[in-house]
Amino acid sequence: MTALESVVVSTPQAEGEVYLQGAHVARWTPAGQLPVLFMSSRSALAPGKAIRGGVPIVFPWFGARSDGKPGPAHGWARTSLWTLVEGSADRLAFELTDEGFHVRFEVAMGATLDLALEVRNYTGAEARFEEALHTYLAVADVRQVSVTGLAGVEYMDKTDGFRRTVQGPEPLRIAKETDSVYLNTAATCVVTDPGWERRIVVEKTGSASTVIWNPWIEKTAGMADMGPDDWQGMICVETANVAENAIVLAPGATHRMTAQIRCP
Ligand code: TA6
Repeated sequence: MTALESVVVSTPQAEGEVYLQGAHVARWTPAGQLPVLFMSSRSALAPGKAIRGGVPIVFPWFGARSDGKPGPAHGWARTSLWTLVEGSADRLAFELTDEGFHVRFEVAMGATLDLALEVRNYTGAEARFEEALHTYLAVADVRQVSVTGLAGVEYMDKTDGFRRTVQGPEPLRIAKETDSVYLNTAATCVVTDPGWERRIVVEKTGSASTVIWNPWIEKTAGMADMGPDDWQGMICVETANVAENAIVLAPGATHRMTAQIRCP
């Protein structure tokens, strides 16, 4: 099987790895910490196959394509081969051009993980796109985890026909399949993981949506690229612009979305 090419980062501040396919951050472990990103032991690592874990780049649509043309779930960016255009010990930049979009992804791996997704519209007309940094965070036991930052925010519940409701005042807990698209929020989310005695902060700019996902037991059992108990060790906190928060870019315009992940 053809292996995927990757760039390995190893500095006194952090260890990590980014695949050229999808400019996919697969690993990030700051010095003195446990790995911060979840990666399924059963993930495909083959050309054209989505990688289950790390930080998949979702672009230019979220979920199924909706313009009547063919295309993979969550867009073509995560399974395309990107070009490494800048590389130093801890700072990398990747670029990809397709369907009139020029996309640049910057990664800085240190005590924090700093990500930036920059899109320029070369279609010659106004262009609409969705995007997400579909970040899989590693936790000891998702059943013990709580997430703050989303109190009072409206979300679509994809486990209940996209029903819209508002997040209550209490920290968010995961006790069943959870697939929630929070809208019109610029908030920083904090994941508290008592099992590993740490907090993971996800701070963002240029993003109006946050997605929280855990497939739980039954959905995981149906996923060939997840171990049966993998759902316990992960929670996705996704930095995004989806649905009514999709971006509409004028010809030649650029949009930049960033996320910083850190363990304070
Ligand atoms: O972001 C949550 C979600 O949209 C879920 O509905 C689920 O489909 C997940 O992404 C994983 O999608 P994937 O295409 O990577 O299997």
